[in-house]
Amino acid sequence: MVLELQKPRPIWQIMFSTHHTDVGLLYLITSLGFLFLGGSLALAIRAELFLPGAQIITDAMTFNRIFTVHGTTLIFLFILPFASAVGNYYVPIMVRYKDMAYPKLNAIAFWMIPPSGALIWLGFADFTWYATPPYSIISAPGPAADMWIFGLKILGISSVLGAINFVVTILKCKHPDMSIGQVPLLAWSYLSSSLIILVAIPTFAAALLMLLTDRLGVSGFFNPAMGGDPIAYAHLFWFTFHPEVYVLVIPAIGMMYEIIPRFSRKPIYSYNSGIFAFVLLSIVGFSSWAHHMFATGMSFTEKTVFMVGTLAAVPASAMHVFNFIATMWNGRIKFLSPMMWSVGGIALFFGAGAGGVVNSAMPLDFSTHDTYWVVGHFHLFVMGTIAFGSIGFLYYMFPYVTGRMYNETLGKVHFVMSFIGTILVFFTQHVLGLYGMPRRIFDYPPIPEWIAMNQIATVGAMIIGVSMAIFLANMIYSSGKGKLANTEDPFGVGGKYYYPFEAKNPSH
Ligand code: HEM
Ligand SMILES: [Cu+2]
Repeated sequence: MVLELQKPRPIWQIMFSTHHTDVGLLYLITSLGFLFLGGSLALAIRAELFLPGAQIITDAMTFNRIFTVHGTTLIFLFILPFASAVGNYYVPIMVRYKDMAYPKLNAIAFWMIPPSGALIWLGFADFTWYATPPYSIISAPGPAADMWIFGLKILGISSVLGAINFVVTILKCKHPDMSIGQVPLLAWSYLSSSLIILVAIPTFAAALLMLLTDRLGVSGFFNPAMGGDPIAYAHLFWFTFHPEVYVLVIPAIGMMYEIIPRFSRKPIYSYNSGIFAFVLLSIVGFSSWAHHMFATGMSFTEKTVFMVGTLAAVPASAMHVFNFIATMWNGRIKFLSPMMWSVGGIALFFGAGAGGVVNSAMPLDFSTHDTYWVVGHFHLFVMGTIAFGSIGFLYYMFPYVTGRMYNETLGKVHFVMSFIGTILVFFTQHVLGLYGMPRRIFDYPPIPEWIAMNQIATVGAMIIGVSMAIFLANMIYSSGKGKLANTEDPFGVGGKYYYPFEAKNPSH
């Protein structure tokens, strides 16, 4: 057993530690805290939209603040730190090194997250997760907007530091007996997503700085009144954030690569195609950013180029899906919670991917752009695939981290409820989009179809909410009182997979 907390220690010793499993634990707890915070805001949004008219949230500005912070929190303060948590625990072990390459830098990267989270939450900005100019530079109220900008700036630095650490750990610190072509796919996923971060984030860092100086009135990059161009911001933003969606999804796929073979009790069908698809995805991710901007008046040629560039990501994603299915094929599958979440995540990945293909057909995009269709599309990815993969992996890690077992029945209940809820919310949002409901509105006219669909979505969200409460209770109770796990093979799937660094890597 390797992932265990060395021994119960006072909390401050873990907080000031730079050991990878301690930093991993800090990332893990922080990210889960933000999952519940961001999730609560989602429930508030859905409760408000249950009926037309203002019920709970009384004005549009508050509504805008809520969903801005909801999205910012779940993407930047839940998914990304969760991925770092898993990476911290597993990457050094997988490359058989004693720690991350730069342990202090690692702890620093983590410690940038709480202050940025505080800036984002205390500010409660209202300009959506794009911070779109000209609104964001001319009239978005400070200090909320400035706090958001600073919060994201710090998070960006934290991501870059974390990425450097993963790249160096994997490429330079791996055991000399192990070639890069033997490193487990989970570690490969961190290598690819870190490289995307290193290319993409600096662009957004520049955009944020320009946004800030524009707000201060000393520059006019994006301010039309000063000869600036708001569309330029959109390019900088999406050049970063389209690839960033792969930063979010690639580690989740890496986690599935751990779980699927283990619970199918078969080796991965094709290790090499897994690597190839990760690398391909990280490259083609950069070929498609302007598919978010079909409606901004690009030329037909540009639109076509970006449509083709977008579709290039499809085979790369499909390769993973085929690989998972081929691995499960004829396997002796053991459907415990981690496996259920992974398989559910793959099924929804397929659904969401199909929606993505529809989006990228630019003529169709004109009728779905800025409607609930888009909300449905990306939530099916972030919730249906990325969060499912992450939660599945959390169940998988649980015994290794705590030395105890979670309650399996509750884990399954959590899965079934979340799966049903996810379908109810996000498939319905696609339909709402087709009915023409615009996104980001806090009140809507009493059109019967809109009301019905919104109600289904809200009920779905409440089901997810209840399942998350069950999950929380299960995690808290089991980490103290759960039955002791057999840490050699907690899931009874055979084989011993992780080796402590001391036992296996005597040369360091
Ligand atoms: C890998 C997982 C994916 C994630 C996490 C993801 C996420 C997102 C996000 C966050 C947005 C826009 C959000 C917004 O407007 O606020 C979006 C829009 C879009 N996505 Fe995806 N996406 C993924 C995969 C795909 C794929 C595979 C395709 C195409 C084959 C695709 C095509 C599009 C298009 C064309 C839009 C723009 C729609 C519009 O604004 O009209 N996406 N996606
Ligand atoms: Cu995109």
